[in-house]
Amino acid sequence: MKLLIANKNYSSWSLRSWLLLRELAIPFEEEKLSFTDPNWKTSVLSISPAGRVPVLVDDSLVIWDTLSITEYVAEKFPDAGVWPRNREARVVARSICAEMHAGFPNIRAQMPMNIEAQLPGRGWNAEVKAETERIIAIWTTYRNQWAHAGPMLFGAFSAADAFYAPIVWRFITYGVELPPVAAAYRDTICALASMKSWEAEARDEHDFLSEDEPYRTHIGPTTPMS
Ligand SMILES: N[C@@H](CCC(=O)N[C@@H](CS)C(=O)NCC(=O)O)C(=O)O
Repeated sequence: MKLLIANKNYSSWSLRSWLLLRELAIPFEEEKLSFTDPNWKTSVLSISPAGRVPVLVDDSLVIWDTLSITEYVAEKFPDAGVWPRNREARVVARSICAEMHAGFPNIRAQMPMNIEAQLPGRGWNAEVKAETERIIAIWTTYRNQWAHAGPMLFGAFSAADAFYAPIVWRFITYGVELPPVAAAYRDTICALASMKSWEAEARDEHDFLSEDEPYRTHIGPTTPMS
């Protein structure tokens, strides 16, 4: 299988599918396109009609959209643990993935994933605060409930952890303070070898994408907030 992704610094949707495959030890090749390449859209469109990344290619099959990729992988590798084995956990994991997939528009707009940047305090407003509180509630509830089964949201790593991983980087970049259980979960995800490897490549890219940079004009430190 081949996973088409974009810049590791910016592409939060790419991170979901990439992390899912890496953490579940499902073999795949990756192909990275850069948003700064003027031909990137044409390249994606030559593979996927939606023209967005990530795209999973498995022989003649082309699977786009992270939810669809997740379900394809779950179907192809039924023992890999894409979804939690426990039925109750599975129901909730699917619900919170759908909630993340369709929701949190303010965090997405105000705090775009930008791993190599440090922008504490930027983007914070009442809507972002409300969405952050919902994420903290999700992380805290399921970590507390499934702590006996392992360090992830439902014990073992599942699609739910992959879907919330880009939020971990957003909280770090924008300096969002978290209560202890949520902070410990953020640190657990951040410490995964796969996340470290994604981060190292993100920091090496040095691409600058103005559409994804509401608070900077160049790579490097910003002026402090007034
Ligand atoms: N719902 C899609 C969203 C994918 C998406 O928006 N990807 C972004 C990259 S992180 C993209 O390709 N943006 C380029 C564009 O919209 O032209 C998914 O789950 O895969």
